[in-house]
Amino acid sequence: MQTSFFQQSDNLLPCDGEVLLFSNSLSVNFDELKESILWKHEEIKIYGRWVLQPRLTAWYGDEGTDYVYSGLKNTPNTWNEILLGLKAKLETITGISFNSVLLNYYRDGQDSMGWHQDNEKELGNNATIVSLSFGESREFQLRHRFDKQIPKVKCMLENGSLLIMSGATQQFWQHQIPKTKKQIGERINLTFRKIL
Ligand SMILES: O=C(O)CCC(=O)C(=O)O
Repeated sequence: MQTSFFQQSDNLLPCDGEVLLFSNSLSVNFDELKESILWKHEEIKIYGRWVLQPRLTAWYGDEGTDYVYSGLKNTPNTWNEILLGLKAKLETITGISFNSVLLNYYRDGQDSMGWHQDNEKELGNNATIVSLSFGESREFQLRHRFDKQIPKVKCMLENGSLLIMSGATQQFWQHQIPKTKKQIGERINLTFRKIL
């Protein structure tokens, strides 16, 4: 992996996987990225009730990379130039090729993403998830799924940061972006994936 030119963290996890954080990895014009995306505000079923997700989402990828996420089937939009540019740079940095990206748009501190793991069968075992963040910084938290004695892991995902989750991480750890009461602005997160 050609990541040595960024400021890289040690593995953030004490066991059972690897999560690396690179600050200031890539930059983008935030408004251009936001305007280029066909955002959706979708409902998901929680305890039998349909509720709007607390964020907007979008799915882009190669044809055939349909993906079930939070019980929703996502058929990808066709890549746009900005996304293709980011994908190409990330492929050079990581040495991994991606065929899809899930985007999340957090309008303010009340938008969030609850505890989950990215272990859908379409991703195969031990998938590497490459996550890029732009805009407002948000706290990212990880908790061990089985050993509740292990303390939560927390870090800030700042503008331009790149987080790489690999190895057994999705089998053993869940992650979330909690709400915050702080008055904060918008953030876009892109998780690049390889659907098998
Ligand atoms: O917004 C983030 O940093 C988290 C995104 C995420 O957990 C996901 O797309 O699965």
